[in-house]
Amino acid sequence: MGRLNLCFSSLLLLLLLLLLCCFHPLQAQPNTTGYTCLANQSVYPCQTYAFYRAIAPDLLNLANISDLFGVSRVMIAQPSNISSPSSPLIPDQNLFIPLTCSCDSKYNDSYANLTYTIKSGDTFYQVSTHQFQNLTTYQAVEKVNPSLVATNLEIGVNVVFPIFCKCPNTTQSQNQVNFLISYVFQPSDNLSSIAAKFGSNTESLIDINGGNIQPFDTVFIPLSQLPQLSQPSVLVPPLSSGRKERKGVIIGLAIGLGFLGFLLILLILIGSSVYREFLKKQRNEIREVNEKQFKRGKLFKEEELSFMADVSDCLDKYRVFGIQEVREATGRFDPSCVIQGSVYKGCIDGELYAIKKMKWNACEELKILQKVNHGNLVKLEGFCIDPEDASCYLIYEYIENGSLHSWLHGNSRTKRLDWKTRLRIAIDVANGLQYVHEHTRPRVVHKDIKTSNILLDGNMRAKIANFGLAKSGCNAITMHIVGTQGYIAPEYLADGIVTTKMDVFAFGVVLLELVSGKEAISEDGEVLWRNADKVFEGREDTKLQRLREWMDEALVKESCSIESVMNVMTIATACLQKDPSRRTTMVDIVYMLCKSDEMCFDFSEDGLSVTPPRAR
Ligand SMILES: *[C@@H]1O[C@H](CO)[C@@H](O)[C@H](O)[C@H]1NC(C)=O
Ligand SMILES: *[C@@H]1O[C@H](CO)[C@@H](O)[C@H](O)[C@H]1NC(C)=O
Ligand SMILES: *[C@@H]1O[C@H](CO)[C@@H](O)[C@H](O)[C@H]1NC(C)=O
Ligand SMILES: *[C@@H]1O[C@H](CO)[C@@H](O)[C@H](O)[C@H]1NC(C)=O
Ligand SMILES: *[C@@H]1O[C@H](CO)[C@@H](O)[C@H](O)[C@H]1NC(C)=O
Ligand SMILES: *[C@@H]1O[C@H](CO)[C@@H](O)[C@H](O)[C@H]1NC(C)=O
Ligand SMILES: *[C@@H]1O[C@H](CO)[C@@H](O)[C@H](O)[C@H]1NC(C)=O
Ligand SMILES: *[C@@H]1O[C@H](CO)[C@@H](O)[C@H](O)[C@H]1NC(C)=O
Ligand SMILES: CC(=O)N[C@H]1CO[C@H](CO)[C@@H](O)[C@@H]1O
Repeated sequence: MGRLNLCFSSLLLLLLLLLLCCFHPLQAQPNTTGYTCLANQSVYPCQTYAFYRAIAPDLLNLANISDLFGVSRVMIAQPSNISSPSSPLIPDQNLFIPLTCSCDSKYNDSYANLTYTIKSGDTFYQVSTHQFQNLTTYQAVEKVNPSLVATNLEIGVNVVFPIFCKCPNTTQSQNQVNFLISYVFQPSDNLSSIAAKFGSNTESLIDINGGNIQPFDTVFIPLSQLPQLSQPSVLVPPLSSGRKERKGVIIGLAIGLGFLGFLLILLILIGSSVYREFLKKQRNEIREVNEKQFKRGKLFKEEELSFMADVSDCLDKYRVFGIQEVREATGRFDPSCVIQGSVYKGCIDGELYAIKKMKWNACEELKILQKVNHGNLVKLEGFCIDPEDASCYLIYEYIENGSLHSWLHGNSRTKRLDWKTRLRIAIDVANGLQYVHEHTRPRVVHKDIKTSNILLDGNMRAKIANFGLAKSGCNAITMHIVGTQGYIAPEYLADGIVTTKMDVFAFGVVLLELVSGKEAISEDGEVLWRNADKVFEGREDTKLQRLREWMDEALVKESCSIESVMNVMTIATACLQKDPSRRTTMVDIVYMLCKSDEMCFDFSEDGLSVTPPRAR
């Protein structure tokens, strides 16, 4: 009986196997549910590419394909050697699609996480074999979406499609393999034809993929750089007439190359090493490049993906500087040209600029600066890319009188700021901040308001600089506390809550510095805002006396209106409320400060003092 049973079940199993083989002879491969990332997970995630062919009828333009893969059109056009992202594609046109490859720790599978919204008529099989062209399999889709029933998909439900990918392991990286391109093996392919097509070799393909490759399996092609795809020629659309002519080194370039270069600069900002490598190749044709090793790519952040879309329209308004211009302007970044930290002073075409060196983290600042435009914010004039050094430079208007910090606390105390100037600086900063808080959508929080980020121009009008830490979007919570000691609001320090109220708090500290002439945090680590309370504690009738003792000696000597100073102290106290909900807003601060300006001076003497700053 038992033997019969066993025999029967063996037969059944055999039948089942046969059935499976006949139904999906090509899917019965061992790797259908994914590729393992067990060996060394520390190389994940990485930036890689999938090779894709445009297909009729629905995937014959970059817009549809970029929607499918959740990237921008330029991010596909660039690595695919397509000069115009808006031009239509031809069937079977070859594309490289950027992917972020991660290791799913639940299944130890490596894939790029793509979300697809089910439309009418879609099945896992249909979407994996048609839209995603067998870069994944329905078995893998079922595996990573355990909560969904394949036979009962509702329209509009989001499904994760795991696009097969791999990151080079440490040995491969050492051997200059920077990408393992995901490629779907076609019936007409053989390993040597693939190796020839991508400039790889058959041995390394076999090493990575094994010898037994079936049609529509994903194979991984080891490459040190992306090959340039040859594309059918298309007409490049005319450049927008508003674009400024570039000077210097760039001037000699043909317009076509210039346009390509412009796209390249966009892409380079993303910080992907491919683009870096690609640009390097392009630049090779123009000028000599020293062969430096470039570092492996970093993960695309979601923010940076959307950055592409946001910024590509607006970058026209910035001037693109050549690295040679910037080098000459700063005496090859001579220490004598340093203004502060990594900010250099440089003269280009007779104009002075402040040039800030950044490692590929300029995106957020650029994204914010292109949204803001106000006379009390330092203006961004342009930017520059240095592909050899993996850096990027933001180039700002030069503000001649330096930072408020150096005026208040600098060594050369020859020139003192009088009360009137200090008050006007406070109003300028308040106006700039009010603009940033009220007129940007989503709201921008500067996050690092301090006297060294407030610059003074030739007329001693103040401008807010350094949006390097700024954050758009309100009520965000961050784990990573940034900012400057002595200015950080208590709720941000405690819970990482980012709101405009943290700028209000820091502004309160700036007001205290303007009144007292003391630093936000003293050399002994004494925090100024804690010590300001002593002015208000104690008897009411001696309050002005206590203020006189606390405030900057220079102001006492100047014998300016003590009421005006007391008024500013009161505003500062309103800014420094520990509970952010009780803290005042920049709108009210601007109003209150203007009132104290009136208290100090009359209009006839100085009409400017209550005029709002020029908006550009
Ligand atoms: C994994 O990779 C890291 C560096 O990427 C290396 O330090 C480590 O030794 C590797 N581990 C194994 C088991 O190969
Ligand atoms: C693809 O783009 C065309 C327009 O070119 C549009 O009509 C069509 O609906 C798109 N298809 C998909 C699947 O988005
Ligand atoms: C893919 O995304 C889903 C949901 O967003 C998440 O649960 C899963 O861990 C992600 N997988 C990887 C490998 O990032
Ligand atoms: C994944 O790998 C970890 C160790 O790296 C192991 O503990 C775990 O059991 C593996 N999970 C699966 C599903 O194989
Ligand atoms: C994907 O593979 C299936 C067979 O598994 C094949 O019929 C189909 O044509 C392939 N799709 C593409 C776009 O190559
Ligand atoms: C591979 O394919 C090419 C044409 O695509 C052919 O010329 C070559 O002989 C093939 N090589 C092998 C080993 O089959
Ligand atoms: C990296 O991958 C190659 C090819 O699959 C393999 O031969 C090698 O042992 C791997 N190295 C490490 C450190 O895992
Ligand atoms: C890249 O595209 C340009 C035209 O857009 C073409 O002239 C060039 O030949 C292409 N590169 C390769 C390697 O085909
Ligand atoms: C590329 C890849 O992961 N290939 C694997 C497919 O499955 C076989 C057998 O499990 C492995 O040996 C291959 O490495």
